[in-house]
Amino acid sequence: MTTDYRQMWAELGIDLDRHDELLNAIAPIYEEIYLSQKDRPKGMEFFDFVVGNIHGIRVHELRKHAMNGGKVVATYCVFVPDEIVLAADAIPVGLCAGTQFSVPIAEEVLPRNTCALIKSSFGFKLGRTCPYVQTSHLIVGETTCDGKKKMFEILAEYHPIHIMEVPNKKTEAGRNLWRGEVIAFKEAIEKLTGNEIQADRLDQATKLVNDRRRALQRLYNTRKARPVPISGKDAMLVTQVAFYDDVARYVQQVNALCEEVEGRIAAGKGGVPADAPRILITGTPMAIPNWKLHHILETAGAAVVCEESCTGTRYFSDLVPEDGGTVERQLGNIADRYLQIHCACFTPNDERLDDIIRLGREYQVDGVVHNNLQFCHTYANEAVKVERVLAKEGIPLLRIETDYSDEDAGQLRTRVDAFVEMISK
Ligand code: BJ8
Repeated sequence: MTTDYRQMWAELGIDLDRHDELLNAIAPIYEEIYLSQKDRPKGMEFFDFVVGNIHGIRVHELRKHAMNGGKVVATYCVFVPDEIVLAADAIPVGLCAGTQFSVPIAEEVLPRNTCALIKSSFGFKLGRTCPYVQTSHLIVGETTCDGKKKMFEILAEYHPIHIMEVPNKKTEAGRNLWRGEVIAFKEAIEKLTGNEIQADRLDQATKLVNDRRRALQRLYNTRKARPVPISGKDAMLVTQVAFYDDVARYVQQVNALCEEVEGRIAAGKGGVPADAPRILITGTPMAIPNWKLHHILETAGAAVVCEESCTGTRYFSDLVPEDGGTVERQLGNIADRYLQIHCACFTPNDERLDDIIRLGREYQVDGVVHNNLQFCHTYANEAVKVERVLAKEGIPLLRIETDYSDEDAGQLRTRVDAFVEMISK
């Protein structure tokens, strides 16, 4: 990890000692999990570079943008429309955190029995260890789950916040509520930036964000091949980086990677052995640097071929229509697209169940792993229904409940080994 950015971090109010500890902890983990993989696509070098400079180059870019009068908008959920932020010449950045490092800091304030994603995210602000949050002018929260909703009230004591109310039901009333929230968000962004959002800018931003979705769709399509041409952890890393990299640059890099990976398929070359049992992971998102489950599965001999999560298909499956028109019409299209996300905060949420079955077939999986962050009640309860539909379909399921710590790694490994052995042909 580079140390060239200390001056910038100090100016951002970062706790430098703690921050050194964090970067020093991530480097060897990355080395072990990622760099030790054999025969990776060359295109992964870009993503290695991004992680190697995780708090450096990109933060520097955001800061430059801010120094030139631009705004940075931080988000915690895939419900927040990046299109609107970009159309106002602001830069969106995903803040969800996936490390145990910031959890104990958060537990000084938040209850311990809160999901790790919430604690980790909050701990980064409290401990002043995330230059992304320090660079941002506004955090956008949402009402998707109770834990997050209440955490945002406390976070508001430390940082400017805008909350989007996400409905619980996808009814006409829910849709109208959400459309109103998207309009209110557009107004909040206009107020923050001082830029009125014009139809042509919104159209351009929509195309750009769709390009990112298309690039990820292309990458995920390559994972349907047998042998799968790229490891699950590499593919997931590519998705994780999407949340904070420059969109145009990212699209270019992902498409270059896809070209290479498609070449591997044409040559019958795999990133993992052809007979490795194929796994679909479904459940709560895996924010960077949460690579634990993928690593355990893949070192047990399985190939993770798809993630049905917000750091997977839920992030990019649906496009926003690119048929332009007035700002009002485009906002309606944006609102409708985002309301299609199958988050467990909805009741009912049967579309997610349909999606899991569809993905299971398309990616020819041998088994599904339901990944649940401890204390996430919506996904834990929905797992009951996931279990039922998979049983009907005859697809084996392993239900995992975990957090960001390594305390349960041994136990998880034992369960994963047994599952992988069971589904191996
Ligand atoms: S759209 S999944 S990104 S809310 S894991 S914080 S739900 S207690 S992250 Fe999510 Fe948006 Fe839904 Fe996706 Fe709460 Fe559960 Fe924690 Fe969660």
